[in-house]
Amino acid sequence: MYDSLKAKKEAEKRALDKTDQEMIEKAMQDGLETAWDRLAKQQPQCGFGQLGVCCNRCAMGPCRIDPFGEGPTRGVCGATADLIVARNLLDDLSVGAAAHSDHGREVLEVLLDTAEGKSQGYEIIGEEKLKVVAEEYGIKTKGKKKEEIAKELALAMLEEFGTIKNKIQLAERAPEKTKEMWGKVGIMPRSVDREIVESMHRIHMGVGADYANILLHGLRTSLSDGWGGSMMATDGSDILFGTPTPNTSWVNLGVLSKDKVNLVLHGHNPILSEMIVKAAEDSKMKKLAEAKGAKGINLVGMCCTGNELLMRQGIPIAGNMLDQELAIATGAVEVMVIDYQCIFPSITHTASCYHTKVVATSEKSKVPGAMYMEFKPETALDTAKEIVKTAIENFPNRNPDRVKIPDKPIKMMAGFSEEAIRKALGGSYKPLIDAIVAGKIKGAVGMVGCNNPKIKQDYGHVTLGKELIKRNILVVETGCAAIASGKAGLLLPEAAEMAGDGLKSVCKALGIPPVLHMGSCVDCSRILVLGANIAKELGVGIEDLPIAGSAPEWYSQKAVSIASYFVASGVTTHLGIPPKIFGSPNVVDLLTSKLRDHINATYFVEPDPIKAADKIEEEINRKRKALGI
Ligand code: SF4
Ligand code: MSK
Repeated sequence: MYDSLKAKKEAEKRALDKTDQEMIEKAMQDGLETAWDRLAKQQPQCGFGQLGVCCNRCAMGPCRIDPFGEGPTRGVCGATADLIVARNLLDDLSVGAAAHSDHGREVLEVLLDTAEGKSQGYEIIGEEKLKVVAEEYGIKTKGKKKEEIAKELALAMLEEFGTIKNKIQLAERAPEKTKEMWGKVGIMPRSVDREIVESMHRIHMGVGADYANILLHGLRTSLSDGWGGSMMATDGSDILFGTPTPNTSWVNLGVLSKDKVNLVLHGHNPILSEMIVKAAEDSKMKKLAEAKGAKGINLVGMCCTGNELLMRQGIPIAGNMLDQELAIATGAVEVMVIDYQCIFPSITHTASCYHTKVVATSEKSKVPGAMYMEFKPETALDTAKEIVKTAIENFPNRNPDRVKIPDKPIKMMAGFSEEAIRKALGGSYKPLIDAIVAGKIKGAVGMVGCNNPKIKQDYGHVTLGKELIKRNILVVETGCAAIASGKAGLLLPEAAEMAGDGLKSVCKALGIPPVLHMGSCVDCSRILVLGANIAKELGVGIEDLPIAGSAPEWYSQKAVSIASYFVASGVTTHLGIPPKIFGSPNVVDLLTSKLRDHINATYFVEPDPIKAADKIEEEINRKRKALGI
């Protein structure tokens, strides 16, 4: 029996945002199972798994180590807790690096097809960025057509995945001092695919037993993601669709429309969703929507595909990872288009409770129960139109009695690419550096990552974000963290009122929010470039800057890779959810302490956001002191 009081209390426990709470209540009323319910059903979760001491890598196992030293201390092959934990971590990290990098490869393939005139609907919009990146690759641009340059560049970048040069071009963007540090530690990335393949090799039984050696390779693999696969995804997307500039839009489930055809674009890769934006503008589609009784077509984003569209097109965003089921629970979604990553495998089960159709578009990400409309560059616009048409034709199937849409979307600003931030500062980082030196801004934090039902949705992001800006620490964000801040109103210039006096004065002078939305998960690469350019202007390494990273609500293997390339780049990084490493005190000691001697940064785990802010501030002060400021 549905108990409204109980549901309200439960919703308040599950999510911070009122509109999310409203929809959690509706989902409960509709008898819909969500990630929170499934987490409850999984309790108690396996203690061995949480500590990272179970291994299921080979047919002699599965094995597990007794963390209390009373049971087995080695797996059948003889692996210790240190080795099992390190290998499991390397596995997670490499999966994340692979996901980002494979996304990057797809963007570059579309760039190549577009340059060769083989794709449908695409054009090269980011000509300025095309030239900048081409020159980094030593490609002559003078007197050449943009398509010629794009072809050479796409081929050069695609070559980076398996290059035998033993270095990745984009890693050259790092300051000399940081690169020297990588050289000394032996973690300079050699190619994108090589590091990931080598990781897979190293986690095979009997390939090394030294946990530190395995973890160092993890750092190298993560660098091949941050300064390789992810950075190429960002740059390729900027070249195809334009480098983001600041814009204003709307966020939360209230962006869904009561009287228009709603399409939710969910996943990570902008290559098809950008075409859907084009298709929805087609006058024929608009007329068809009206003929079906709708007042128009309403595109909204979800997760990082949403962030990509928000950054470049100002398309409103319905929410972050834990909102995917809640969006469907509004009863107002005609089609949810999915590409890949962070899409619950049960999404079609959720959709089956309403009229919503799920449309899968990637050959590598098919979901039982979903319609399948395969994305191919050469037919992208036709496919996009077909998807929009499917949504329009589904509109009459919407049951108005089952529709409930929260009515208060929140205004937000997005579009802060590294280029846009530099431009806002007048072309150089000097004003920002001056503000940091003067102590008006104490430092900066790159806050990234997901939602995780183990923590109240958005609570970690928002609480930590507010605490940091209060302490005059500028926050730059990507992914679901940025969406959380948007819902909480932190992505508005008015939010500067919540900041400390120094940060407030800088934000007011520039007309910017104290929390800047820099894009999707792969756009954490923008944060690296931002750090690199500031460090170069100061004549130091990234590892010297008074900055930190944070992933308060992470769940994904991609977040493991992001946190690792932040740390490997010299940026101490906070994790709000404990990684599965605590079964090995040696691994914990290496990652949270010993690493500092080599790369001037560590990971640290702190579930309480206020205590996390204390530790972040301490780290920023340590680096300020070392810089003599
Ligand atoms: Fe067990 Fe070793 Fe096989 Fe892992 S690799 S399952 S620890 S025997
Ligand atoms: S979508 S990886 S839940 S940020 Fe990029 Fe959000 Fe994390 Fe997915």
